[in-house]
Amino acid sequence: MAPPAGKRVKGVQIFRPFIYGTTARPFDEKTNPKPPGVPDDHTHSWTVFVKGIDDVDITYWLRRVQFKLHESIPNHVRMIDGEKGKPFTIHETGWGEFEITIKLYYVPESGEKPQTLYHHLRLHPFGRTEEEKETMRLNGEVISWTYEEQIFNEPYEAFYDVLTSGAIPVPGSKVGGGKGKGAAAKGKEQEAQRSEGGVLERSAMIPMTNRPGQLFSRETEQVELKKLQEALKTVQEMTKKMATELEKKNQRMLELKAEGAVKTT
Ligand code: SLL
Repeated sequence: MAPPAGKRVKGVQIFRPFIYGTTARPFDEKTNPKPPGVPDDHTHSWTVFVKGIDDVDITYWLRRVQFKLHESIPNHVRMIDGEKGKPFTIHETGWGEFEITIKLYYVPESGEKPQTLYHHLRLHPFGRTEEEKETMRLNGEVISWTYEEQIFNEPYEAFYDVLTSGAIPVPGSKVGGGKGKGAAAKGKEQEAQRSEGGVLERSAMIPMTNRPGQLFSRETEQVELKKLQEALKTVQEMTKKMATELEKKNQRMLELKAEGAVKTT
């Protein structure tokens, strides 16, 4: 594909947050009954997706997504074209976990080559601790999602315009041309429901807090940071303890050497 006409905007880097991953649910007569026609050996239904954070539209920079599934699945290479405001998704059923290849195709104005991501489909509860696994088991859903940031380095001018043509409120979430306090307040209310912290479309914003179905926010970031700080503290304490032990052992070695020297002379 020929690069778009025009120059690149020098020294500019623009990023857009997005999420990709899978959600799997075991078949269960009550909570997730197996639809007719699904083979006997299939144990789970699952979804793989690429979408905007807080479900904002990303089709203004991402044009289509190719999902390459396991060869055992009929028609295992699927191309999904972007539909404004909707996630790129595939729903499937199966019995096994495997690596999914996700290829991102950008809008033509970007002049960007496609880029590949890899995601491991998880069907079975997992986690860093037994507790995390158990929580997943109880939720009846195996969620394996990744937060990612797409970086556009020195975008072409036309694409830069697309990316920065004004962060706009999520359609339907705010008063469009409504007048008066009442309407404005109502708009604000709706916006709050849609996204805590009011994430705008076509922005690089991240929600302030989590809410059901939205796992990535400044709040998540803070929790992760706290975990990292705690881990760092533990490592520092361990290092200190080791250093003290080493010092003791060195002392002991010197004593033994001195004793040996006394004995041999
Ligand atoms: C495993 N290495 O052994 C993996 C392979 C393949 C998963 C997993 C088939 C679905 C269908 C399916 O689930 N394949 O027949 O449509 O775990």
